Amino acid sequence: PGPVKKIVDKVMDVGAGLTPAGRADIPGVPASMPPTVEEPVEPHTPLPAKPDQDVPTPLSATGRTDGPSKTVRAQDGAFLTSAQGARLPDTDHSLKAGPRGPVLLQDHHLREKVMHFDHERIPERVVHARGAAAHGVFRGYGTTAEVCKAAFLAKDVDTPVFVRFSTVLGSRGSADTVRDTRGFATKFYTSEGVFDLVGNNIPVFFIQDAIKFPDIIHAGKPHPDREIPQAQSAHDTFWDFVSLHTEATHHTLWNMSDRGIPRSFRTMEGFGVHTFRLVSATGATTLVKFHWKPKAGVHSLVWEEAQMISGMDPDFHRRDLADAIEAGAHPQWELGIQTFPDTPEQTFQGIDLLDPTKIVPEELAPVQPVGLLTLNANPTNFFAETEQVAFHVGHLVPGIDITDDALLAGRLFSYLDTQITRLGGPNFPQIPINRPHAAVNDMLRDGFHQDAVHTGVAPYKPNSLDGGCPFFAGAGDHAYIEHPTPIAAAAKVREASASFDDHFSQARLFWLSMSPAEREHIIAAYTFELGKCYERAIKERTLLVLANIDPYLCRQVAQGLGLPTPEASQPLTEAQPSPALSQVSRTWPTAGRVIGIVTDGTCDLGAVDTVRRSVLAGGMVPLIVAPTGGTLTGEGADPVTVQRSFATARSVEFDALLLAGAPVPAADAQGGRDAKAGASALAATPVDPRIVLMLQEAYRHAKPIGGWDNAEAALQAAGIGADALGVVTGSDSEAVLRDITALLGAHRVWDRFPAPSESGA
Ligand code: HDD
Repeated sequence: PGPVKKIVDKVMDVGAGLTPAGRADIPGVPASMPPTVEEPVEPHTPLPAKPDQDVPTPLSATGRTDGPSKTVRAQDGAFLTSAQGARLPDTDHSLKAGPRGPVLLQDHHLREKVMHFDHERIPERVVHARGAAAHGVFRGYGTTAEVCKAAFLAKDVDTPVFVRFSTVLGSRGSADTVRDTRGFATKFYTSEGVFDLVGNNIPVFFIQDAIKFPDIIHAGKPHPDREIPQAQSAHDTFWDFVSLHTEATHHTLWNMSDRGIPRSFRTMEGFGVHTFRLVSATGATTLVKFHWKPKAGVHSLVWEEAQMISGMDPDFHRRDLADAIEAGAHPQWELGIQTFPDTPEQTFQGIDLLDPTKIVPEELAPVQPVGLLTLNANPTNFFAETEQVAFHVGHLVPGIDITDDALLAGRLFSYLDTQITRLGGPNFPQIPINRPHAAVNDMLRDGFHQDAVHTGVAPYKPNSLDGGCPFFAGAGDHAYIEHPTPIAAAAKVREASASFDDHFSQARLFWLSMSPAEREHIIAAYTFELGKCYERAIKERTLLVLANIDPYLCRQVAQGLGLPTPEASQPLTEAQPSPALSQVSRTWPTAGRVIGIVTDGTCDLGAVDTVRRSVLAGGMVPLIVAPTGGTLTGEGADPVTVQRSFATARSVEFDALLLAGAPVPAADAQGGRDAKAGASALAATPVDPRIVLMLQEAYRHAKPIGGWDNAEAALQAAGIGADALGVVTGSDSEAVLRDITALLGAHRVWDRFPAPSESGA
């Protein structure tokens, strides 16, 4: 409750002035600095980072903990200076011959300022351009000792991490809630060097060989002629490619499911996708797949919500992550592993472990927890950290090795290569966010943006001039030694293993594992996306693909498109469903969920305040919605601060809605309506249309709705019966909240979604 309270207070500050409360208490800032919108003029030292940006292990010039703080390095002294440190008296006027000009070429400050500005942008990532990140810590459970010697997995070892979440297709400025795969990349600054786990929120990939990556990305990105549409797959080139290249079927189905539109980064699973190889201290090997399991549960948006948020708050996921961390509600994930014997076939129960379009269902190989990730600090500077962080699947530590997955092989080349263009040269590991926290003594020298001043004369080995330094490490010194995996003699071919030809059985497994509501969402997603395509041939070809997943899916989408339903071209497999793939039928924690309390001045303010406090006590976030901003006051009740006005609130921000109606006085109960109740925005006739809209949307998106004190009038105006599914009314506001919280445990009122006429199983 404590941390969540902070976030609510922060919301309350909005509109209260530009100066955050308490700034005068910050060391180094004169107490006389007035809390005003006026610009302070007294010189003082730079302000420290905000509390939520307090990285436990500050990055120093070497990436080690014992150097100067990054703030001191970048911003030193009270005075504005040029990049060369000359103090400046003015930055508002160019140097001119008289006040009316002309401007003089000798104005160094003007030229330096504009020159730098002209070069502030770097190329955005060719994929995953839009992202948000946070610092954190990973604590090993020590459960992997038998299979993996990596030091960071040992019991109670704390390792600093930096995690970046992203969408794949959109540009840097695109919206967060588009339908897409999400990146989940983690940089572990371990004592044995940097380990990057560069995964996604979907456990399979579109392609089995990295040589197809430029093809799938060219197809998914906007059309090359008009550069539209932005950040989405609902267009001809994407469906053209995936309908022809059917190994994309499984990943595409995940994208069309609720997994393609997560509720929040905090409620996403993460997957390493490939099979990696673990090596134990004795040299024994085990094949492994990595999983991230969010403590907050796995939740998604519904499609209409996602579309509305794209317009209303394109930064929805980025804001959610930063707000949660600032509030002290630190998001957590458990790292888990599925392990498989390292046999020469590299298969598990018939599943080819080198095929990245395949999962191993958790029911066949349980996910074993190996450590806990906690994100506890926001970046101090977006560009320096989030934009410049460089992940690479080849950043490995002793105990974690690669396999012969052909998708992984291409990635091992691509992630180093791309940084040359993106970060301007080979010295990107020296950028503070990329610096290892382990000691670095390489023999890489010179190049663009070389920050280090290397000593010695012999960056080569063997040498005697630098005393033979640096020296080779042995296994006992934590050297990274590639596991000597035997390679079978073979002819050079451009071919894939025959087992890679199965493109449909696991797509069917996924489909069969979905609940009826999730299946309807998938049908709606395919119908929407293909409905946005122009070419009939592309739609028809995709229907052929769907026929090989499931006849019901195919028929429903065909109906929606107004096209005939084709027959499957091969027999359907009888896959065993994997319940772990469904997000429904489980109860999740409710901490961190957002509850809108809709009210106005005429309601029982005491009840509103009590409910607000109970929501906070439950670790959830209450936001008061009222006709205007400001504070609600009433006789005998504490003032209640409004966080959202009817003009700024929209249903998509809330996981559940509560309506604080207007109590009807005893006299009124016998007939007629008293002036107070009549003036209520919730009981007025007609009910404020913005409330009606909010209720209708929340109902359509299957969110729990509760109300007390004649809230039925507003529900009625929205066409919602007081006895409708997931709607709770009554006179006891606390009891209503209890019921709503219980409903939130399921995330949505799933039965409210239209039931399919046949399950498709
Ligand atoms: Fe990739 C970025 C995840 C296949 C080439 N990829 C990138 C990021 C994530 C992934 C999360 C963003 C990292 C960040 O936040 O900076 N990529 C994946 C996964 C894949 C995958 C899970 C398949 C299992 N990627 C893949 C292939 C190639 C690339 C096959 C090239 C052959 N990916 C890149 C890249 C990016 C990248 C071009 C863009 C920016 C960057 O690397 O640093 O090199």
